[in-house]
Amino acid sequence: MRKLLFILTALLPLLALKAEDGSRLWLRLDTLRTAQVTGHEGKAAEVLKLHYDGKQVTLTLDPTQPATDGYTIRGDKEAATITAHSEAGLLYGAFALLRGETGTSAPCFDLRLLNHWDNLDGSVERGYAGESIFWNDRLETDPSLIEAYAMANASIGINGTVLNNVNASPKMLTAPYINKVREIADLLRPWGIRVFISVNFGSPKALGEVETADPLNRQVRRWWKRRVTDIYKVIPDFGGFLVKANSEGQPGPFDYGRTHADGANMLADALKPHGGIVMWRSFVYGAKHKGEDRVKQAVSEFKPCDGEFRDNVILQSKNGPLDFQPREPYAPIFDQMEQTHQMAELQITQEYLGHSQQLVFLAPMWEEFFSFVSPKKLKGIAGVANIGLDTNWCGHHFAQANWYAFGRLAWDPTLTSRQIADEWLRQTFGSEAPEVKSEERRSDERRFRKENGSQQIRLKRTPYATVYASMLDMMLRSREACVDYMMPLGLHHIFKFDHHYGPEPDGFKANYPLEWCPVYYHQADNRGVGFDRSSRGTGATRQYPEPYRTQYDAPETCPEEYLLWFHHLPWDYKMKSGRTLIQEMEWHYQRGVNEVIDFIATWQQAKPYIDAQRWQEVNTKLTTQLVDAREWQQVCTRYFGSFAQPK
Ligand code: GCW
Repeated sequence: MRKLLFILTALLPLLALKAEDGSRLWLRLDTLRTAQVTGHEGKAAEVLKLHYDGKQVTLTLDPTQPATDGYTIRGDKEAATITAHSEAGLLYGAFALLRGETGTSAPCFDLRLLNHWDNLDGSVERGYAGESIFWNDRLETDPSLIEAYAMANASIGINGTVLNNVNASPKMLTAPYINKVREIADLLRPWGIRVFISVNFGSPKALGEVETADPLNRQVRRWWKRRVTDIYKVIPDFGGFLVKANSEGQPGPFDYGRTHADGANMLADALKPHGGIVMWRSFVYGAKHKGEDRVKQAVSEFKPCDGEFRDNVILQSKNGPLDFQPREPYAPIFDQMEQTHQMAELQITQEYLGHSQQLVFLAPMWEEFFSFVSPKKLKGIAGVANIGLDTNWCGHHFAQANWYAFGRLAWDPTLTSRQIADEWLRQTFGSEAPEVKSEERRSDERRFRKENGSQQIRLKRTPYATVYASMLDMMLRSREACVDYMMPLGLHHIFKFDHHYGPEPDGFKANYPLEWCPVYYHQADNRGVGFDRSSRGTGATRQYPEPYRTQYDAPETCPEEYLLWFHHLPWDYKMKSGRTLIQEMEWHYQRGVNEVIDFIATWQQAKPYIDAQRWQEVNTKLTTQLVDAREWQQVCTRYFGSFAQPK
């Protein structure tokens, strides 16, 4: 009896680990302890010793390997070797081996960062997965959680993280918080992840330590130098600062009549001796060029500074010129700043894509971005994280795929959405038919007996291979579905105010900036719909190089997915399909809804093969998604229809 109890207790932790609540993300690794791992000790060895199902692995550090984070894997399950320039390289190699990869690989970008919009009180701006994993009022950290976070990131090659919101509290630079940053940095370091923080440009003044935050003021410069030195004393590999300045009410150099370059360079000078960098965001509107078409303002504001930034400043821009919409043309600033280091900011959290309520796989959107902006132009890439304290980390089980996809694309932007979805699905739900759930089998059997009045058992289930293919397909179609049921044909920003969930096409508030009002963006009236940004309108097309400039400028050549982004067109404008514009809009809304109906059918077929909790949770969310899609369809077609067919 005692022996049995002992065995049971020994097994319990293993069983507990197996609970499929999504907490293990794509890392549903069995504890095998079968592999003999020799050579370099470190996290890579630890991971492989526990989880690799081969026999023998040798880890070798070889500083002559060209790429710092790259690795080479040779051999097979009997005997494999991983060679890498760095410890991080070995770790990336170890996870690649667990995924079944061999050969040589190196990351495209040196900087592969997550940006957390986490506030120090624990709330997360645009977070839909619970409170912050880093911050809370008690200043408490759960080391095992941070380590799990680190391991997940290391498994997809992410090597840095910005721990707090770009709408940054000046408190971040005070001792208790820097101390916390040090603690987190110590936990992340073994996994090859460096920490960065967002800073409030007005900090020296806001903290009451200097009377101004003017970047050209000597005391201010000295203040920043001292702060930076203090940080490096406790975090020698600290990465640097991310800054949102003179944007949406944040302080910045304009407050003192200075330029973005003055501001960024001042911080860069403080960081330079320690090897730190400044990531200065270009997400600006309403400060210097108030009244100008919002999508043009970043270029208007930054182009004059091109060539003026220090070498350790990187301009960080969102993929599109507006703000993380389900579809935008790429941001032309990537072509305009020729003498400035640049990086792209993508949003993993689904602020404008149904929060964590909707299944929307974002890799196709990012793949689209890279088809316009060559990764070669970029120093790095940042993803606004969708992570919180929720058991499954991201709120929606399928939202984990977006975190995964971001990391994989940061490593290799030539990977296709299909490859990434396949990798993720395989690891998260399995590519082989899992044992059919016993309760499913029993209910199948009951149903069969009832229907056939027979005792013979014959199960009619869609084979797992078919189900798997449909799940993959669902992921790949989900972003276009979202565009269709929310804002097809280049429509944008017709969301409900503030929380950006759900449609409000008639949205207008006199006391709000016009740039937050849906009516400003779709410009629907009795004559037609769309924003004329052509050379006859705001001229935003002129910010693009050829061939896009000419292509986007004329409705006949403008890709239909961007049509209403660049043009205001009559309701009876003839589309390529032969339908009128309003009919085409209706057609897209309908297609979006139909897609979600189809996703639900796919998920029903998947039921026998997916563990109960994850299946149920996803199913509930899909039901919500359909309600939402129908709401978008009804509200938008009714609203636009009222202009198109005036009574
Ligand atoms: O998308 C908008 C969001 C803000 C965000 C801002 C930004 C962090 O609505 O919540 O603030 O962009 O990117 O700075």
